[in-house]
Amino acid sequence: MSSFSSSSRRAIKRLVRSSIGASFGGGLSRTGFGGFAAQIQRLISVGCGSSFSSDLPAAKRTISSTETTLKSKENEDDERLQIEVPVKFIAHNIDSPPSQLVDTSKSEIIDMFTQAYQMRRLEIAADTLYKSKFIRGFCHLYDGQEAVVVGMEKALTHDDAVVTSYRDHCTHLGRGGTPLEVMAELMGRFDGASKGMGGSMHMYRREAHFFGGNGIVGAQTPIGAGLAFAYKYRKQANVAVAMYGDGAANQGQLFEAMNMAALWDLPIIYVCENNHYGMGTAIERSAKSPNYYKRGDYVPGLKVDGMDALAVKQAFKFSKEHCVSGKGPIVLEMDTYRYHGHSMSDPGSTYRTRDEITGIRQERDPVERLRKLINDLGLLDPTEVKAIEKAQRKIVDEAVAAAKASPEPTSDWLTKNMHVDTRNVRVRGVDAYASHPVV
Ligand SMILES: Cc1ncc(C[n+]2csc(CCOP(=O)(O)OP(=O)(O)O)c2C)c(N)n1
Ligand SMILES: [Mg+2]
Repeated sequence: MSSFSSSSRRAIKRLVRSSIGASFGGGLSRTGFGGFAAQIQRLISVGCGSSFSSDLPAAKRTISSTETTLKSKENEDDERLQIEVPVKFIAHNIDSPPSQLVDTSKSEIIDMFTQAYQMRRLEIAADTLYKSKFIRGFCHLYDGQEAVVVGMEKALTHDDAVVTSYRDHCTHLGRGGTPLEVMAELMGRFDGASKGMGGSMHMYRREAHFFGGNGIVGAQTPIGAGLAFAYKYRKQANVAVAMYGDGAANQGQLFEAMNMAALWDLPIIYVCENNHYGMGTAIERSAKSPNYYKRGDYVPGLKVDGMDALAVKQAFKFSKEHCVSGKGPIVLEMDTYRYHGHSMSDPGSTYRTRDEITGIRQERDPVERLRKLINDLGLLDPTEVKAIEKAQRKIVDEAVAAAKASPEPTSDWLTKNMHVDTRNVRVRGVDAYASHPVV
């Protein structure tokens, strides 16, 4: 893709204010979606000063009068950008919340768009395959929530650990997994992330410290505490991330896990993906207080526009620094939305209006938002954006074809990963004096 290899152009720093989605600062509005035309306003456009000259050491560069430092970029010609995200971070037990100004670059924004677009295509393909019965069983789609994973991964490395719920297809991609691994797993084929034996809820990528999808609501939150404990024990400067839904936020084990994490200052980011529904139940009907960023009580929290990949990145960068500096856990509430129903068996339209879904798509869609940023900043020509989309559609289509051609696991895999040889084991029956062999 030619768009990724920028020519030796002069680096320009631009301070940009994005007003997309500003109407949603307080969360999901159930009444009005109109009146806030998405727009990007360029505030300052300056040529690069001496602080940008290429003879500076590559490790760190100071690029603004506010002494903001950026990580070095692989591509020295990459255009540095500073974008002001419009929806304010709301803090709980945090003295100085992250800045609304996010340091980023041309290549980062294009990369985020590319990833988010691939995720969207993959979930749409999964929907089609489910309806044509290539995928069976449970299947929970992530479309609408892509900015959370895309932004998160821009602030983490694969040495940080991630564990999530059953809504895990795109988390797998974010951790460097391939569309084929996801598609084959969904179809129960051997090329799948879990050799086709887990299905939709059981993506897993140990080499990237992705400890999977979890089918039990909330179960990932103590697992996350354990992962964070390992980092602390080994004195390793990494974080664990445990992602859970607004419904899971009411689950008891989250509070047990947070208590221990706070007691031991474990480096864990608890991420509540507030998509406003737990199955068919709206948050107003399931939570006495839907301020999920405050749910940790003594644990600091931040509410973030989870449809804005740049805001998500900023929040994770801040949180990772918080955790690694030894301050213990932090809660991030991501204000997001799922377009599909809870799972493929839920049409998703009986407990919310079509207008609500359409309104979110029009005003806050995370993929469109990145596309608009690219267009409004003139980072790529529309034809180059179309070329990215075409390439990603091809990648997903090829993954679907390869997954269909992948074999099913052989039956010996049914027992391969069992930890216990049950041949000589007897279990107690309902009558305490009787025991039975395990069959
Ligand atoms: C312990 C437990 N209780 C109930 C369920 C059934 N269940 C599966 S998903 C779900 C809703 C969870 O909603 P939320 O946490 O908001 O996550 P989302 O599906 O919106 O991503 C429920 C009740 C379960 N899997 N595990
Ligand atoms: Mg939910």
